Amino acid sequence: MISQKMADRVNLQINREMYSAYLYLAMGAQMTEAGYTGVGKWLTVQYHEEMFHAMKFAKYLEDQSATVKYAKIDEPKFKATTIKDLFQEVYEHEKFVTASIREMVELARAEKDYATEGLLAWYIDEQVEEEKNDLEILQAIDLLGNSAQGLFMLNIELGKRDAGVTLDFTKI
Ligand code: OFO
Repeated sequence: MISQKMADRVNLQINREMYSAYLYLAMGAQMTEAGYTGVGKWLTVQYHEEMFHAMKFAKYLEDQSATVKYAKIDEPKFKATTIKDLFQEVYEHEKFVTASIREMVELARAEKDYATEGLLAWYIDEQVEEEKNDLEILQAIDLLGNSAQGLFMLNIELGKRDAGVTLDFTKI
């Protein structure tokens, strides 16, 4: 059993992960509409990953006999209109998520909640991976010089990302 304070904090994080999912879904829709279907696919795969992060926390609360609370998810907000600005915003958002997970680790340590701290180690590693992926894409955009041809190639490359689940919503 975990403390009520920790259960509340995990529920807050579930909401933040779902907001992340919603944000990337909205960004993906904008990119697809602009013709960058590969970038749109990459972001839609990221949406799935964020939902996995959320549900992994929800399963943990269930295992700890704590209540899962699905709160309202805010409307996704982002300003980017170019691919570079968009990935810069993705990177900034991931840094926010990393800080949020680190804050949870601090709480787990303060409460000597070793079980939650153990779970959070997975998320800490995941954040290293996510920030690395975003930085690599930003670096690729810089190397390509933001050229139309370069972005075309990047769009193809990002479209190769494997979802692990179907993204074809025309079938049941
Ligand atoms: Fe993109 O991060 Fe979740 O945790």
